[in-house]
Amino acid sequence: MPKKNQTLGEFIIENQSEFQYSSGELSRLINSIRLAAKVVNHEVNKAGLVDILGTAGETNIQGEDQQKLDVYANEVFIKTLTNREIVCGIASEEEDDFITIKGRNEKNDNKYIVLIDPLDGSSNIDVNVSVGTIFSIYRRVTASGTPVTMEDFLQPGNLQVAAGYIVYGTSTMIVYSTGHGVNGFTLNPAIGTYYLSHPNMRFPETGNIYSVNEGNYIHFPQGVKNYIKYCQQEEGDRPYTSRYIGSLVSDFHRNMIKGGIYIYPNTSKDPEGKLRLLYECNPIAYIAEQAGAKASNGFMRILDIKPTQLHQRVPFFCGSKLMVEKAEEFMKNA
Ligand code: AHM
Ligand code: MG
Repeated sequence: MPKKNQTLGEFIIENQSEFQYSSGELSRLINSIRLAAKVVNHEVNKAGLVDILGTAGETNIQGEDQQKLDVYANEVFIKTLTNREIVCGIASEEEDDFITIKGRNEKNDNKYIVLIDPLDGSSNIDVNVSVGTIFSIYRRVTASGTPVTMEDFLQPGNLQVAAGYIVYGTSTMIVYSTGHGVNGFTLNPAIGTYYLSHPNMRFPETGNIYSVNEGNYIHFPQGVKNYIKYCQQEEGDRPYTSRYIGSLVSDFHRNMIKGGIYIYPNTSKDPEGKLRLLYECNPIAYIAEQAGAKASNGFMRILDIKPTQLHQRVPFFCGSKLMVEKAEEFMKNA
């Protein structure tokens, strides 16, 4: 049972037996993500000082090269996971191809692969608005002892063994699930420890927030246009409130706490939508379902889509169960 104020380290050790194939490997993997997230958090918090310390491409006062934060976050997560030799492969939104990691004694015998969006919503950094990291973990499907292949990465989201996100917001939080509900841990920056602040998070079954970039309205499919009209009508608990940060992790996190729906549909400009199935939609959908919510492409469950490409995009409708079902109804009837 999650105990409030438990540290993330204590929680991982105590709950290790819940993991399906308990060998300690998944615990060590989550520990590494926790560590990398602290390093990235430290850098994200200094972002406003970039004009003083130097901008990307320049050398700072200590003679170190400055990097864009998303490039930096990508390197930190990849290096942390590679150095600890606990995964057999990594795919990142920032990299064209997946990375093969041979592991201890070059044996290729690690079990897990990680897919990561190291810094999502990075266009928000310049204006001091929250950004996030999203991660997704699978067991490899090809034989142990051989290098990973594309097949290991193109698994449907329903085979994830764990997924989560870090939100670098007014507080920094890690929210993750290993298939036994969702727990949220808040960083105490003074001592660098995450505490269990949000045990067993549940998405309200319905809500009154809709989150969509309405500037793209003219390009939306008719079903989404009709659903937006429905959200704005005066009837019962409507009109709903519109809230859109433009940072998936933050928009999702708020909706999970307050109740709401997030939509990034396909548009006439982006016929497949904008968000990436493997790095963004699958892990967020996994958390959503673990918290009692729904995630769909407008017609079918996100987690049942069989990916065909590493950087595949999909339309994304995610949030309170009854709201997603209502949006799907509008899509079907349009
Ligand atoms: P990114 O991976 O390039 O950062 O884009 C993903 C982000 C999401 O966090 C956010 O929900 C969405 O893009 C916002 O897009 P838009 O500005 O088109 O509304
Ligand atoms: Mg992204």
